[in-house]
Amino acid sequence: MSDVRFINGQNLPNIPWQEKPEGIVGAPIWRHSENPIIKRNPVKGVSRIFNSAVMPYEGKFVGVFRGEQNNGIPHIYLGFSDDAINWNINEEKIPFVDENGNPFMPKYAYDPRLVKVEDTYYVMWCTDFYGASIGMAKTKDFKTFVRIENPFIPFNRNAVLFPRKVNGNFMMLSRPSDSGHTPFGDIFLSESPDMVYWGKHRHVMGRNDKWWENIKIGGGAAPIETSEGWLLFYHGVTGTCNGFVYSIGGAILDIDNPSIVKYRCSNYLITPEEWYEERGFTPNVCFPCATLCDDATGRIAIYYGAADSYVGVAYTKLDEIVEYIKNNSSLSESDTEIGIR
Ligand code: BMA
Repeated sequence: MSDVRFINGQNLPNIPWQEKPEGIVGAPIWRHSENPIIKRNPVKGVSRIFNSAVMPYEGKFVGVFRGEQNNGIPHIYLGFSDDAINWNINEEKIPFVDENGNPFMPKYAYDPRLVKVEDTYYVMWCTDFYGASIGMAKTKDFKTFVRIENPFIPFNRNAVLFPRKVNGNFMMLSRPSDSGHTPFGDIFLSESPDMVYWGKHRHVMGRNDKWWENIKIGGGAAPIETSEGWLLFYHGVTGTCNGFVYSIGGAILDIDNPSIVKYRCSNYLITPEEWYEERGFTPNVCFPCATLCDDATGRIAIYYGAADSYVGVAYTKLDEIVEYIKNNSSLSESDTEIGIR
């Protein structure tokens, strides 16, 4: 087994966990036995919660949740949990404000990610900016959420911030898209000295010839810093005669130059197989948005949206998943290059 370890990791003794069951074939990832952890109509006025992100907070857990309101418009809701499995989700949407404290609500908000950099928590989501693009807000107390400048022009989705600056700059993955269901898409990297101006755009990795990710890919959970590089769980999409299928993939990015892919698993890690992944508002979707990690044990809990209807959790161990990704890695030229043309 590899001796990979987390870098800048934290001990999380209360990470949700179940031991690996017998009979796992393929990637060493196994689903929480009581999935889905969030079911239909979970909150007054909200029919479905999925594609949501969680973090440790003050010895417990906090999360930002994509809630589809009964009128069909998605917004972000805040939730708290003692065990990261049973969630109390606010009935009110997160009340975003501008820098003067005045209400500044997005028209809609979906697929939130939550990342802490230094002493600040950042939420990023898909917002209406005269078309689908990325919205961002910051908080230190999960009470006041101040919106900051939209980092990119439309159209864009799946923005994921790195949990620390790299070479002195904030780093963010994103997936340029169209305003609809986007029949293409690669992951790009952008950097910023101040969270206002973003540039030095680089191509990280593209859709490829593997059937499960041959239409589009997008960043998933915030990259995890390890001794092998940045461990990225992302989504890869294929097309069928009945629509898209979203699977979870794994890659490892260079620690100092994250636009360089060091390893990329040619097999999916999770593909829709369970009823809550195959059946729902949008069938056949596994959409990772966050992880929890425990430094002491190497445990990782992956949070993913299932069928645009539910939240699922899956478990893996750092050494096992890194070994699997490395052993099954295949890289294209556009993966290994710095990504500027
Ligand atoms: C994407 C986003 C995600 C969704 C996925 C599958 O374009 O809208 O929120 O999970 O499609 O429907």
